[in-house]
Amino acid sequence: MSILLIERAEQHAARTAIIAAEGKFTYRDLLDASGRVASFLLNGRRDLEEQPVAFMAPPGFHYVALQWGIWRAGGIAAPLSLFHPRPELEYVIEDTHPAVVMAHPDYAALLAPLAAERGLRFGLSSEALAGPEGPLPEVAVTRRCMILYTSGTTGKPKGVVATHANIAAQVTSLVTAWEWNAADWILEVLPLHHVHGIVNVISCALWVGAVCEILPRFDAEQVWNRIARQEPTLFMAVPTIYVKLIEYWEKADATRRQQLSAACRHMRLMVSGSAALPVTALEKWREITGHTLLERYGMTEIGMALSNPLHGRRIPGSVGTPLPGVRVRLTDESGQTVTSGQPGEIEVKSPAVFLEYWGKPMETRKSFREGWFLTGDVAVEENGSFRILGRNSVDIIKTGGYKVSALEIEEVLRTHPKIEECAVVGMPDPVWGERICAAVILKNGEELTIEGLRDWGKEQLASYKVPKDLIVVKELPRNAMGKVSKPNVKKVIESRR
Ligand code: MCA
Ligand code: AMP
Repeated sequence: MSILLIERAEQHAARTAIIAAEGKFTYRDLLDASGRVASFLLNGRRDLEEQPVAFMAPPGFHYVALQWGIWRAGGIAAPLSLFHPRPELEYVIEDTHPAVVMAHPDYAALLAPLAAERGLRFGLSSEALAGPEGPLPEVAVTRRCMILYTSGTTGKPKGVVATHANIAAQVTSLVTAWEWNAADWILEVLPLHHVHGIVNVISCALWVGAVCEILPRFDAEQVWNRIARQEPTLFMAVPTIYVKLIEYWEKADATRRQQLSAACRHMRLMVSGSAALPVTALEKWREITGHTLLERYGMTEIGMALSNPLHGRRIPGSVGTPLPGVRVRLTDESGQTVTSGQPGEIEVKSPAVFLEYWGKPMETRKSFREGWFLTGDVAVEENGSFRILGRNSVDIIKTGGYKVSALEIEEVLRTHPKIEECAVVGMPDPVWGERICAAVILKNGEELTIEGLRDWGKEQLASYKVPKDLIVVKELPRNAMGKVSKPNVKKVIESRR
């Protein structure tokens, strides 16, 4: 077996790996449980040979046992979002076409029918964990191991495929830069169908023999309570989470505030990423906790690329310098590298960069130039440090750390019985970073409220994708070519506020 993450777990066998709602588990427990899951998946076969396995489990021990079990059986782990309604789950399952669909018992009623309708094998994590352990295959690091769905500029999300070597490169880069070690204890509150939670938090922790304490979901009070116990040494989250933690602290009475602030001294590092960290949040957090948040930049396709330093000055509004093993360059429209101080598109080359978009060779090819991955993000480099300026596309929205495609939402909104035409944009928001807003033209004589739209939308889309604001217009601003002008849509929305 050459899945390094799992081989390394043997060295920490007796140490605590996971603390979650299900209890406390050692690395040995995790090795045993994932071995059983792997045997269950193999079901007498020698190797899953890179067949995908879709799985859904709440953040916790079953989740990690399933993920590792899929890897050890030679499969590709395709985690399903707990927040996706049926149509989105169906899309992911149909696009992935897994050999098996695995579910924690809590999600059996949701997933068993989806698997049955498509003639896919279905299994419960509880059943797999209770089964026997058998022989497992050798799994080369060059093999594909994970598919994570991410929104792009073309409608529906794409599956980003990483190999074991990619994940190992993503992890070792962060372990080196942020000096992860076995004495660390991290609090995990992020969703586990994205890189931030899966790689930066869980995989890094388990790589070094640290403790990973997993909360079922983010809850500001729970997070503060856990910090107050002075066990965690690390915390990583999206800016919205820090804003919500600040809000909670500000509402607390003076004694509690003091207790919470003092407890932060036990932490050695607090990281922010997945979206731009407002300088005001960085400053407020420093005032409350004494920690200058370490801001870094990454993407599902590349893992983490840029980071402020662990030691040394962290520059507010900057995402720092290239991480170990990562090469970053900025280019202009013609692909020429720009000079320092000039804005350019971020291109990344590193062993951490993904292999391909699942089943989309054309899209994969288009996203690279001479081996450099084209991120679509625009930045400027000054004195070696990078500052993100924005994105090439107005159709990509970042809300609370989730990347959402405006086009995907528009496609769904156009199926609403009362909507004639629409345009979706992200408006600046102090909590969410960007707030999804829809400008719609209604069919003759129809009326629609934001509550009505949200109730309807949540049946089609993850609730974080459903517009939070709705404005009804008679026409949408268009450019000379007749194309809807998103910057002008933003102006119209702004003028109605
Ligand atoms: C929840 N809501 C949202 C979002 N989350 N609306 C917009 N954007 C969101 N992100 C809505 C819900 O639908 C609900 O609406 C209301 O807000 C309250 O929901 P609740 O679940 O209570 O909110 P929360 O638990 O406070 O969730 C906020 C959150 C969550 C914890 C910030 O969104 C989250 O976990 N975000 C992290 C996403 C992430 O991990 N991204 C990393 C991608 P209603 O009241 O109508 O029902 S990986 C990546 O970006 C790269 C690799 C990188 O660099 O890391
Ligand atoms: P995702 O596709 O969910 O992996 O989101 C990746 C995107 O999040 C990047 O392409 C950036 O647009 C954005 N992002 C990640 N980290 C930062 C950051 N520190 N500042 C600004 N944007 C960020």
